[in-house]
Amino acid sequence: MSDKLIETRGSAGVMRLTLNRPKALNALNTGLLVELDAVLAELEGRSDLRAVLITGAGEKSFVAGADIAEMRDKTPEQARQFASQALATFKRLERLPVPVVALVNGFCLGGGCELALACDWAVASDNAVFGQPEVGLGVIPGFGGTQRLPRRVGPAMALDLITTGRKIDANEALRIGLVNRVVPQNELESVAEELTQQLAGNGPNAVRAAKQAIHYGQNQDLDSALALETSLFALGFAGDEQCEGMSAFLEKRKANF
Ligand code: CO8
Repeated sequence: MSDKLIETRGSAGVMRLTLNRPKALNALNTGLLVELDAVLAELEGRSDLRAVLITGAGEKSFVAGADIAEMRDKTPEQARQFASQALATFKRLERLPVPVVALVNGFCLGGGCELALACDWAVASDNAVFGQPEVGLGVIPGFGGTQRLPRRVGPAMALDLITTGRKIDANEALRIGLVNRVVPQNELESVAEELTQQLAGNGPNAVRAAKQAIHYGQNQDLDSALALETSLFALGFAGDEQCEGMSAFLEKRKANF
C-alpha cells in the first residue's frame, strides 16, 4: 500500500477503491474524505466506467467510523461543516452512474456503516461487525445514517440499532437486509474478482440504466417510477448494445459489449 489515503486500481472498467488508514481502522478524517471526493469527481466523468468496488485496507476493518480524535473538539459549526462535507461526498458516491458495491471486510461502524449505506449494495466477510454506536459518544449519526438506514432496513430496526448503539454480526446484517451476501473472509478477494467479471460482462448502458431506474424511481410515486422505467427501457433500443445482446443470444455466442 502507498501513502495515499485512497488507493485506486481497476480492470475492465471496474474501479476498486481502498480506504487506506489501517492504523486507525480506516476512520474517516478530513484528509481521507477530501481524497475520496477528488477520486469520485474523476470517476464521474469516465465513460468507460462499469462499476466501483469500495473496501478498507487491512484485514480488520472496512471503516470504524468518523475520526473521533478529529471530532472531539469541534464547535457546532465545525461539526456541521464536517458532516456536510462527508454527506456531499457520500451523495457523489451514491449518484455515480454505475453500481457501487461495498466489500465490507471487518468493522463497519458509525460513518463506516453510513458509507456502506451510500453504496448500492454490500458483500460482507463473515467477520464483519456493523453498528451505529454514535449515541454512546453523545451524538447521533451525522453522515446520513438516520435517513439511509431506515430506508434500507425499515424504521423500527433502524431505531433499534441507532438508539441502542448495539453491534450486529454479518449474519444479522444479512437477515435485516443491510448487506446482500456474507462470504468467508478468505473468499472476499475471489468474490471481488467474480463480481468484476460479472459487472463488466453485461451491457454497460443497460447496467447504468438499471441503476438509474431503481435509484431515481425510489423517490417517486409508482406511476411516475414505472414511466421512468419505460423511458429508460425504450432508450436501450437506441444504440448498438441491445442489437448486439439480442443477436448474440440468437447466434448462440457471447455478447461483445
Ligand atoms: N476514530 C479514530 N480512531 C479510531 C477509530 C475512530 N472511529 N476507531 C478506531 N480508532 C483507532 C483507535 O483509537 C486505535 O488507535 P491507537 O492504536 O492509536 O490507540 C486504533 O484505531 C485501533 O483501534 P482499537 O485499539 O480500539 O482496536 P480494537 O480492536 O480494540 O477495537 C473497535 C476496535 C471496536 C472498532 C474500536 O476501535 C472502536 O470502538 N472504535 C470506535 C467505533 C465508533 O464508535 N465509531 C463511530 C464513530 S462516530 C461516527 O462515525 C459519527 C459520524 C457522524 C459524524 C458527524 C460529524 C461531526
